[in-house]
Amino acid sequence: MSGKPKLHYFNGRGRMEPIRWLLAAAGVEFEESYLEKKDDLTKLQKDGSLLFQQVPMVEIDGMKMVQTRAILNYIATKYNLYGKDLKERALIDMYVEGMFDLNEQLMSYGFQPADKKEQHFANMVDKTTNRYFPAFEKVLKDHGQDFLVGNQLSRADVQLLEIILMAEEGKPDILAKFPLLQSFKARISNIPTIKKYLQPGSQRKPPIRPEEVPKVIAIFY
Ligand SMILES: N[C@@H](CCC(=O)N[C@@H](CS)C(=O)NCC(=O)O)C(=O)O
Repeated sequence: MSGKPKLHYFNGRGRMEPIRWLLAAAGVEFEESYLEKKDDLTKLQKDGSLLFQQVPMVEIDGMKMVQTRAILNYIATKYNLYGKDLKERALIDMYVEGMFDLNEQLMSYGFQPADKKEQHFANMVDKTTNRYFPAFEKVLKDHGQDFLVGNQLSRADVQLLEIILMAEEGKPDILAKFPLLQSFKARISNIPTIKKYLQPGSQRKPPIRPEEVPKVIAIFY
């Protein structure tokens, strides 16, 4: 046992990617065990490792944690990325929940059937540019600080950068109307632990390729 957190998921982004990002931003090394086929999930389910029979699952500090948000809450608290008081934490929760809503749309794009992709993409761009990015641009404008909350790095900054980069993969000029998000992106990308995670060869996962979709679906359905 190395003492490093061990992440159990398929070898792709999905619900595990924000967890990888947060650990990386906190400078925590982690190991991964990839589900390659349905049997791998069944094995974890049968040996009692998954409280609700679902992944992501993270072995950390003697626990087998499930539920993405619970895992992120734990890591953020442990590594001081969750604000310094109750009000900061409330703001972080609010922002991060909005990011989860947007992330759900971004993440599911690759899994849409061919005839639904165009509509899904248009809706995704609309929500990103007319609902979520204006909100985060306004937060930065209103307080004029470098980070979303409390003028120090928090999980909200890490998750927003992840989402910005994901949205740019679909539409490279998506930040065109958001000057403060552009400088936010440059600033947060330059934090040494994050810069390292953005280098080729890190544990960061690429977007899912169409030919990988059936394999992932076969694991879970
Ligand atoms: N609320 C859970 C949802 C987890 C979830 O839906 N996991 C999927 C994979 S991304 C899964 O394990 N599906 C198998 C199943 O539900 O039996 C979380 O956020 O962790």
